[in-house]
Amino acid sequence: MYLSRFLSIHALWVTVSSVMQPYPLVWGHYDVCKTQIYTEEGKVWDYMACQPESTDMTKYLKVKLDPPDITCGDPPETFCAMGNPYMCNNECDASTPELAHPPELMFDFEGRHPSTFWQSATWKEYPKPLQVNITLSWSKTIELTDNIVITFESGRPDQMILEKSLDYGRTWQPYQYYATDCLDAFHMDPKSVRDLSQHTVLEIICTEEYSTSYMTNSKIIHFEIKDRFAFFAGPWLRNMASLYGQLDTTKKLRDFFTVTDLRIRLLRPAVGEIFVDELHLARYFYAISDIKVHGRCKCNLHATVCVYDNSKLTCECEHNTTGPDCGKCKKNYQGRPWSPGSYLPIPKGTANTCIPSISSIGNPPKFNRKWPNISSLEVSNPKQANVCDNELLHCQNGGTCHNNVRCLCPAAYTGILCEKLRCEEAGSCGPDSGQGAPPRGSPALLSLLAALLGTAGQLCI
Ligand SMILES: *[C@@H]1O[C@H](CO)[C@@H](O)[C@H](O)[C@H]1NC(C)=O
Ligand SMILES: *[C@@H]1O[C@H](CO)[C@@H](O)[C@H](O)[C@H]1NC(C)=O
Ligand SMILES: *[C@@H]1O[C@H](CO)[C@@H](O)[C@H](O)[C@H]1NC(C)=O
Ligand SMILES: [Ca+2]
Repeated sequence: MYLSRFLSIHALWVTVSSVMQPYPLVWGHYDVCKTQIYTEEGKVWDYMACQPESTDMTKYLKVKLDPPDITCGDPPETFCAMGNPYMCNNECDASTPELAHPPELMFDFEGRHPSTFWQSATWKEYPKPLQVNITLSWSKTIELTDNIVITFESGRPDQMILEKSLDYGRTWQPYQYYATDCLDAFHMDPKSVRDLSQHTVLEIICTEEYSTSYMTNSKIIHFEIKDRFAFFAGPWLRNMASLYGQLDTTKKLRDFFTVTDLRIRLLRPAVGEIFVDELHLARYFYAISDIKVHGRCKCNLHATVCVYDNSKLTCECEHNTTGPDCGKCKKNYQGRPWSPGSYLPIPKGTANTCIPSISSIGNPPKFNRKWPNISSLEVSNPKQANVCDNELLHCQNGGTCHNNVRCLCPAAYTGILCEKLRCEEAGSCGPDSGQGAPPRGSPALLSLLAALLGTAGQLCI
């Protein structure tokens, strides 16, 4: 309620501000798809690139664990205390709510003590590896906008891979490797994100920064989105223009921050010493109290709203686009090929709206589109340009654009854009015969049209 009121006031403010000044005060939010502006032609819609707000995406995901029975407590088992490995009488029991640690507890509200967490079974079957896949699925393309943060309740694993999918889980690519010893675990040299640069930002690295031995008190693992943004936008992300410019022109970079699914592959629990203590295998398990994923629906810069309905995220497409990611033009709006909006030129970007198909009456033929035979439409000049296109050239006073070549006007109006009252032409407008003041036409535009049509003599402006 408060939020929606705030949003409408905000939208209003943006509308007003974009009318009053050339640019919104704060550029680069891309939080409206269109605003009304006043031009010589009167009030018209100005379309711009737009995107949904970045938000907590964990509210919209589905989580799947592999193996499916890896969560502790079925059957009940005991494990050693986190702080004290020799106190091994803690209990996990899936059938008792206070002693259960189901996967949902990785995504519940945090900030209370003690924290709630998911926990795996212990490493009873050592030396068989204890491995768990945690797969997070959105069934929707999303763009990450902040670090992925995983908070462990146990020690941080000795080996782990974060993977991503861009095709709803059909194929997977590594995102980042994590290990206490990268060379030993993955035959990779250890690196930190800070070793990367603009040119190597897409490199997949193995980091030892978040391992058991490094800052032993820390329980947190990051996947550093912001550090990567900073290569383009500067350390405080002040120059987002530069980042957006790069995202716009480099598909690989854009795709790097785009996912439909994430997978956390836990490969070896925290051991902390060289040797596994085989007498106390109940010391070894995984426990995660929180996972943060911030991002936004990918709507190809054609929507500011992404709705969650029937447990599905969908962009509310504008600019006459459609599809879950606004990835194509609506039926009857295929006057030119679909393309994503662009962040450029900053700050408003380019909407790249879908425009009406040439024949918007009936189904336009998909291929080999035929242009209307001008003379068959009873218009004399075959070389004429568009008179109206619903985009820049609007028929006025309720007129409708017919095949881009003329406006069909309501009975009381006439003129190329229905801009004139019929009675005005006949010179008989009384004080009560008009239907509101006739809008001011644009002399420049009309004389341009007149010139194009070669009918200047018939227009009296
Ligand atoms: C985890 O997923 C990977 C593919 O991403 C697969 O190769 C591996 O077998 C899976 N591990 C488990 C324990 O399911
Ligand atoms: C999309 O089409 C509707 C009519 O179906 C029209 O009112 C609207 O202005 C169009 N928007 C754009 C961005 O072309
Ligand atoms: C357009 O239509 C007219 C008459 O209807 C016809 O004479 C002319 O050949 C047509 N032109 C084309 C290019 O089809
Ligand atoms: Ca929790």
